[in-house]
Amino acid sequence: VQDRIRYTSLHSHLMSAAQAASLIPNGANVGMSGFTGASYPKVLPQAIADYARSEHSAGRPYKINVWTGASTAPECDGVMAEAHAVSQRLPFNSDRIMRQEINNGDVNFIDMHLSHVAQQAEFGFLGHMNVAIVEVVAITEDGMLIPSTGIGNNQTWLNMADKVILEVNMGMPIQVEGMHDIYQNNLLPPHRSPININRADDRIGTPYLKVDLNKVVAIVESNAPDRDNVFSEPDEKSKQIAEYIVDFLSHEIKQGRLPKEMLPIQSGVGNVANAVLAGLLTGPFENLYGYTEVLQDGMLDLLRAGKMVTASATAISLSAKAFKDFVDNIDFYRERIILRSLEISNHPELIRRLGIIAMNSMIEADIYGNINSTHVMGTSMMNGIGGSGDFARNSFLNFFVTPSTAKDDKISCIVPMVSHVDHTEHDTQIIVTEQGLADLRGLAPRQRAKVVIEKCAHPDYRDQLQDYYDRAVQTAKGIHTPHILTEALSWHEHFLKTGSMKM
Ligand code: 0RQ
Repeated sequence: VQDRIRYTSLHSHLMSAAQAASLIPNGANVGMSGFTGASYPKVLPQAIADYARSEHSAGRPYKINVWTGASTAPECDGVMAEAHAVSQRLPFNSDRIMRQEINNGDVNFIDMHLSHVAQQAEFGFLGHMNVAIVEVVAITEDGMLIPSTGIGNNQTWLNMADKVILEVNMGMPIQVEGMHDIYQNNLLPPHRSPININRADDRIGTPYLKVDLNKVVAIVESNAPDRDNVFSEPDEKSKQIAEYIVDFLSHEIKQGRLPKEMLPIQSGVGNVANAVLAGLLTGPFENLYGYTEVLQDGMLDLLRAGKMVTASATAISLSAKAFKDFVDNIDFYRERIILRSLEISNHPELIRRLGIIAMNSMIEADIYGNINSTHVMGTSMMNGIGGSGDFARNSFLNFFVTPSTAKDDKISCIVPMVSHVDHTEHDTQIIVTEQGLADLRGLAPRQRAKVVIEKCAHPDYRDQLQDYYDRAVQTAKGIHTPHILTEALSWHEHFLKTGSMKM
């Protein structure tokens, strides 16, 4: 590990994960690296979990607040949640055990738009940051940090924290050096100026994270890969959704509403999102650009096939198989991938300027176009809003996609009223299920309901939705957005009581 710590006076800070964990006091606000299963600390979380257990068994309280870029992995969120070592968690989580702790009330989870996190932390809205724990690949002769497979909020955490713990991951290829673009526009309002990115592949920063070396209190060696982000082969429904989107984009180009060279693409997380990227692989578009937050297997495929010129993201979140390809061909990918800070990858100013085409999965949509991305049956947190809101509201075009039903057709993903709203009807443009595509642009609520029911609802639920809508039009006092308030959430209630939304 000494070879990777080229700033030699830091060698004296090398210690075990257990020693480093004991430097983190109960109640600390801890900023960690980690973004959608990439670049999270690999050994400190287990050491924190062990330390919490030993404190708990000695009758002492021990819990920390964990702020990251986005989701981590079982060996990070999972082990800390299992040890009841976390009091507050933000801004995104997809770990099963952490999700349980959030939903049973043990962990206070703050579900934030990802682009808001760094700036709200800097504004002081979230409190003081005591410790930052950041995975790096190496430390240069000048004391600069070579980032790992993701950036997220790392630069902000390094700037804000009183103490810094670095994990040097020997398992990550040193050749990622040069792939990153870290831009520090840390002026607070009213001193901000425009961010000078005019094309998806513009570079405006340096390849290194910076830290005040006096704050580094520990360096810990790790040697472990990122989470294996396994994807299932696209199923028929996902393929159908992808086909509708590709046809729609071609149609928009023909109509002259979308430039023929296309616009940069953002793609959300999950199997459906990955399937849509697979659809683009065989679609008619060439010379695509990615401007997204997470680079998944599907985007790597597009780069390798030469369909995509460059991809900008804040993290690469791959399956183990795709990661091997990434490492084997790292010189090829270094020229084509740009990893930026989360506040830049998801910046509203840039998303609007570049004219991003945003594609995100959802849990459910209602007949008027409100979208629930986060809450199962209105009360249980799934993962969080992530960057879907950053992109959807500021994009050129946005798609929200889902199979029309979930849980063996017992749940309709098109409902009279969503049980939680993440994206309002004002943001939503296009809803796609395997049944069809509803283009809601330029439509008023009653017009939207017609299109959503006709195009997106599963046949098992179409009549039930139409019946609700018809009675709402007949009985509501105002019919701008017709609803029967006592019935609007009855589908969810019916599912909770009977195990099905079918009345
Ligand atoms: O449950 O896991 O028990 O099988 O939800 O559903 O269809 O596999 O979809 O993997 O694409 O995830 C919205 C969660 C979709 C994700 C969400 C159940 C379903 C299944 C997963 P099982 P699918 P995906 C940028 C963008 C928010 C953040 C975001 C997400 C499980 O895409 O977290 O967009 N998005 N970020 O059975 C009850 C319904 C349901 C349902 C599906 N209506 N009711 N359960 N499920 N629909 C990236 C970042 O921000 C980092």
